[in-house]
Amino acid sequence: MTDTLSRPLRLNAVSYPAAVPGVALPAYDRDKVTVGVVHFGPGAFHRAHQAFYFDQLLAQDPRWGLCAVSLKSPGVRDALQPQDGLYTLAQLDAETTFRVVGSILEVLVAPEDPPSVFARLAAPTTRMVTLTVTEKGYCLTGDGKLDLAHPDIVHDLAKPREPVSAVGYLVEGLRRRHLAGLPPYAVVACDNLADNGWRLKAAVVAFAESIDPALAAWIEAEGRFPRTMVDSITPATDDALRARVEAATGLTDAWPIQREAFTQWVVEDVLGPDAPDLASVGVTLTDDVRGFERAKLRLLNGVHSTIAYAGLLKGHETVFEAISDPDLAKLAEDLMVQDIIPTLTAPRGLDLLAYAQAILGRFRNPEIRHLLSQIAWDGSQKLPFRILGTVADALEAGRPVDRLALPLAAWMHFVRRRAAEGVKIVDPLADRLVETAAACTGDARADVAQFLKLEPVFNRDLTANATFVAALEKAYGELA
Ligand code: CS2
Repeated sequence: MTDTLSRPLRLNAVSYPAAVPGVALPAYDRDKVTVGVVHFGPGAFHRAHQAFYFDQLLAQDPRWGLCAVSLKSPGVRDALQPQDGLYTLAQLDAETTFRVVGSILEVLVAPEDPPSVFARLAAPTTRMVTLTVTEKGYCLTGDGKLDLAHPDIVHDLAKPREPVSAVGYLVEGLRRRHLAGLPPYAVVACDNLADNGWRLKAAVVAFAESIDPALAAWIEAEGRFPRTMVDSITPATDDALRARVEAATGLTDAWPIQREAFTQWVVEDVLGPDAPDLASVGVTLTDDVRGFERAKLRLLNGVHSTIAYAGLLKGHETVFEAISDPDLAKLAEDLMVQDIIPTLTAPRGLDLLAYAQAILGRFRNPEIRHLLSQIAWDGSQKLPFRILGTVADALEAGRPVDRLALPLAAWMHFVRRRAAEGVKIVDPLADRLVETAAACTGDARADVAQFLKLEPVFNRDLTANATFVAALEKAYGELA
């Protein structure tokens, strides 16, 4: 559809029915949809994943529209508000499809408008809060507890009615519900952390404990915080995608989203009878999330991070390029089969070897330009869940950890190289990483010792393990 200057119209509630035929459109009357879910962190992954599942659910039950809340920047609101919350999801794979997603009804920017966020959290119709705030958004210490020294948590504990962190908002919302005699909302953590829901519950209860023990006891007893596994490869949006979406749909979209066709959401089956019927739209509800979650974190994310750091060192730019490099493909496969799978317990019905092969197949998707630098972000937060758990299990079982040391050593070289080039390191520990890099001399033993001082990343069991340290030094020397 075009205007008089024959430029495509902007996607919005009026224009979307005129999308090019074949583009999937919301299969429900958006005017009848009400907000039932508040989501913190409406980045690309949320819009590729949970918002897509709710978009399907709305076709049968209009109570589960989304109120998306950005905790920091207004970017998503500014892009989606003129589009009435609509955006295009491009599934780029052997078959390419485009879909206009309608499940996001509003986007709030928390720092600009806390009262609206509190009102949504405290509404009787809000039954669920979902989160994709990335690993660092949970404000946890290296051993997984609420980080009471984190500046946002320090702030929120001093001013609990004016929170800035996700945990602070969750607790303030729950406090208001408790006061109003409402049941708590279910809190569904959707980030790549081992035991994500349990960790978040412990953090929320610890926070509440410091301000109101009765509230903490109520959350402990009544709160539902299922653990989850989420999966769909979602590269960041770029101009090429905007152009492709405009050509395919006939409408301009300021912030479309791209992902592979594959998507999976596994949720611990503790949501109770009032929950949305997620199973009806393909979500797996199970009592064995841990099996799925460990397999995905270690096989997919662990190997993603491996080829990101090792691939960047070799001059590759994308996952597709890196996995097309025979040396890296062999490293990925050997890690999966020989080092990672032996640490996993397959959930019912999952063949781990076939799962690993399927993941490598997904990395070979030529339709997707997934930048290694995107995966390399936040290494200090990601490596403990993706690689170090496997290392700990392997050490305990008396197996070698030489190959597992390679991604860690590659990360160290990556950090050193970025720091030396003066390129910004995207990581909550960036300052410490730059200091660490500055203290490095090129000597494997001395440099590894510098990195091992980063105790939020490497716990004491690891730094005190001579086998592990020797493997790291060897890998670091080999990659130099
Ligand atoms: C990636 C993940 O950016 C990263 O660190 O490893 O975002 C990965 O693409 C998703 O977890 C896939 O589900």
